[in-house]
Amino acid sequence: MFYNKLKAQLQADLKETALSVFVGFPSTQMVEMVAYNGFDVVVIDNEHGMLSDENVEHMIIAAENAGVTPLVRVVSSDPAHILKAMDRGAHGVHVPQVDDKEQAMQVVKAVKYPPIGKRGAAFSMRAAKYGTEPIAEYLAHANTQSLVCIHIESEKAMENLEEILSVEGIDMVFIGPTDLSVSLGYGGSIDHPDVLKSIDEIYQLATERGVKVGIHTKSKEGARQREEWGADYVSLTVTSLLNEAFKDYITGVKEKKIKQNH
Ligand code: 3PY
Ligand code: MG
Repeated sequence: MFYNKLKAQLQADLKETALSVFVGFPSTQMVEMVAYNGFDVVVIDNEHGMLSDENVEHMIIAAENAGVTPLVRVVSSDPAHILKAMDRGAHGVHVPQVDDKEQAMQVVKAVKYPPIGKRGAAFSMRAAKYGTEPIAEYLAHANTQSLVCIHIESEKAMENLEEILSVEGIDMVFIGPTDLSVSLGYGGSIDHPDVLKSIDEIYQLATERGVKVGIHTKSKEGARQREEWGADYVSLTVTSLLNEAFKDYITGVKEKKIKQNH
């Protein structure tokens, strides 16, 4: 049965920020590269990404093999989407656009088996090792190891923040700065003072209530800043990393050529 390294890291309160990468295209190789380069988590992005259920399962297998925690960003908080990811063997889910307490409770219930939740049981799935595990042990283990991460990324979620944070079973709230800025009317300006004020509010309230906080960034500098803010978990999208590396390479090579020609 799986051991959720991220969950253990968060619970141990190591004061060390866990680092993750979102991958939204089907590539087991990219998942392995994320792991071998030392990230803690790979987020298999099925909200915006172009992944089939089969791709998701293969990427989870690659992640487990390479020793990085596989989380799946599901399409929505619909329990059917969450169940698909958990049955594939995801160690937990990133659930976008959670706007109120009822939705947050629905997410926890979808991730957890009874008596905590209402996750549908089928032991023939990969998560339960195709029915080869003792059922009672599997159920208990899945409930303790699975991780619930909900996105706070809308004006409505900000209005309902206290209530959302009161929901039992949420391991981490994740700030989606892009959606938050769009929802607040600042169209992607993630550093707008009003967006930063909301981000600060999420940190304050979540920390007071003992809920871990994750946040997305676009760069190394952004990640460092968010670490300084006290983030428990910082993510970025693999395309941000690749674009940065490509740009750096191209400009580096061209600069050298210009210098040599002088
Ligand atoms: C956002 O910034 O909205 C996110 O969901 C980050 O992936
Ligand atoms: Mg988002």
